[in-house]
Amino acid sequence: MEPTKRMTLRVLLAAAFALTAVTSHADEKKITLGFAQVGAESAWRTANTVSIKSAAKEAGINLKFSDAQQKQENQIKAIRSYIAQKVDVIAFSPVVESGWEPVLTEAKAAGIPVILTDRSIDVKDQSLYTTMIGSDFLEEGRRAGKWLEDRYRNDAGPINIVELQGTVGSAPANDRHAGLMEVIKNDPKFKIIASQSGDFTLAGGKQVMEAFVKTYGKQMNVVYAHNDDMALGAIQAMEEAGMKPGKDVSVVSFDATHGGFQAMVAGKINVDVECSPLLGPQLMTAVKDLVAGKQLPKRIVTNETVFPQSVAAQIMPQRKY
Ligand code: GZL
Repeated sequence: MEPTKRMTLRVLLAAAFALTAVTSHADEKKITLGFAQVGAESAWRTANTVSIKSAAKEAGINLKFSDAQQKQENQIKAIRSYIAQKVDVIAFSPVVESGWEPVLTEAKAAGIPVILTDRSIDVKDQSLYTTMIGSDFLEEGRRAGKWLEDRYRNDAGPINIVELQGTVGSAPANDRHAGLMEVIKNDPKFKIIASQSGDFTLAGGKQVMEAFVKTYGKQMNVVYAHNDDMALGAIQAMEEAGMKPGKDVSVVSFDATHGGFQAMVAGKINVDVECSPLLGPQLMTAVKDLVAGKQLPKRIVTNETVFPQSVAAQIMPQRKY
């Protein structure tokens, strides 16, 4: 075959290949994910939202995002709107464990799979969601309990604990309490003398601690705060009352956010149990696998650890949130 004809054939073949590639790429429909976020109540939640939005962008997934201001009815409304918009996948962090059957049954009837992130739900019909990606809060509570056992192993007690609980009815609040109880229930020197919800906010933690300081004062040995924001609010209240948090009273917290690390470096939080908000990449991988028809495990647990005050200064520079 003459060289010019050979060249023409090569050019035609290359053009045909390029066209096929473009068509098949264009055919790959962009996935649309509807995400119903709890709110913006804490530094942990802010970091979680940043992780989800940046991971969606990175993955080329079209993200519809809503903030429920910590109200279940707003999350339900958002999920209903995603059903109406016929998104490919719905994901959300359930503000509380109960009350999800009706709206998740509607999603199932519409053929839209649901992924839980961060917090779990209490439903009989496990087919109402595909998988749950997030921390094991019960284990987090156990880790905090074991730290307390070790910290007070040579102390006869009583060791009086005041507890700042997270949002009433939420999985982290229920399980961080239950995990602690699993450890201390066999050791009578530990007593929870007061327990009240600060709703995972700094203001809530401060308000509850102001009341605890008035009622219990120097009787308090330990503050058990279900997240850093409430621990930081409690620290403000204790300092305003002339107390030295981290010294007169041990402060145990959860999340291991930057604010928590700063308080540990300042000697005001004694231990911070990590709870990673960086769930975005795992969520987007799960969404793509789901749309591609792959089987997902029912539970994807995030790996986490515990940071005692002694390592805070050295580790803080490496932290991502
Ligand atoms: C835990 C998450 C909790 C954090 C709080 O995974 O649901 O909610 O511990 C946040 O900081 O408000």
